[in-house]
Amino acid sequence: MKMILRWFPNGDDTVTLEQIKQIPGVSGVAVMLSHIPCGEVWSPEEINKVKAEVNAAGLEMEVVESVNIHEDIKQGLPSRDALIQNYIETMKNLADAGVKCICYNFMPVLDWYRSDLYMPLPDGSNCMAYNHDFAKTLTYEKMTKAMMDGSNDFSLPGWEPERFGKMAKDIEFYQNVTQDEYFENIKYFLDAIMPYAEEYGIDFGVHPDDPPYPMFNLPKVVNNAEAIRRYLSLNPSKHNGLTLCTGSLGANPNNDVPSMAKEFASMGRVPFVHLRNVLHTGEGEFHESAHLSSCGSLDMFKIIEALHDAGFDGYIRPDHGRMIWGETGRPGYGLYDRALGATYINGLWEAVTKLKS
Ligand code: DNO
Repeated sequence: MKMILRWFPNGDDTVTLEQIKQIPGVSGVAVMLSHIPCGEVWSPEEINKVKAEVNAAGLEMEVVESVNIHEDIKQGLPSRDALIQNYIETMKNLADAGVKCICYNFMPVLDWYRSDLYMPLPDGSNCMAYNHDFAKTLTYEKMTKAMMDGSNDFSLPGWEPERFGKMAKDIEFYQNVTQDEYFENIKYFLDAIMPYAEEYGIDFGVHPDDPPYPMFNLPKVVNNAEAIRRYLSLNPSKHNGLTLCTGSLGANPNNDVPSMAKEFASMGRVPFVHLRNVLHTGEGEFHESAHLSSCGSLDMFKIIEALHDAGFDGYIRPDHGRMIWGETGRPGYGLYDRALGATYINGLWEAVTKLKS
């Protein structure tokens, strides 16, 4: 198991590589070249610039999160073939730079979403929260406006701003797309890239829909065990895997996360894990919590134990942390709470490993 942290290059992060290097047991970072528009090739020069910076800080760059999938590929438009060729070229360039794992998602139009990015907790920290009743009242106009006028409430890490310009059109498109048709488009993409994933030695981990509840009547694709089985069976390559995001899947109390960890990691199909805890506060409602089992609704010990027993040997990163000790920065991606999370997860991993040896 390798413990890593997500880090945003090109001056886009309040957390430095030097700080990350000082967290015990962290060997590397997961990066994204978000300045390159979705669909374009990531050149060796751009990749190696970031890699050099990461390596100079004594860290590895073996994971990319994410190389996003262009909407035309998701929608199955004729332009998808050229975009898939670009994607494959990016994979080759990343493999040449030593990247071994790509996290991506197939959520239509949207990436992840929270209704509150700064919910105050009784201990004086703040965290992100989700309320499905509120999300249902949201219109894409409201979402777009908040993003464009800089009020920032919707400034979610990993979202490319260009998504917002065409959101209305894209959402409209999906109103007539069935779940089966959408899965056909996913299969088309996977069948095209998996031979190259094998050749280049890159494991793919699809990120679950976050949260696992439908918004704007868009298809949901990776939100429970059955959907994950279906996704993995679309292409049988071992490189077609899952990013087990405990907070996304665990937001739905019906999802048994330790059992999912066991099932999919035993198949050798979990190259990457995002470990985060959430506290269920009502129907379709949760907030993120500190990583400790006792702070949320998920049993972190059981999840780590299941991964360990399944022979998991991929990457783990502590996922969203709260903002504590007065820190400000990207919601979910401050230094302190994620460092505490990494240390806690490393402790659980050591305990489980020693108890079972
Ligand atoms: C949110 C992240 C997501 C994730 C993408 C993967 O904090 O987990 O933005 O990186 O969905 O493509």
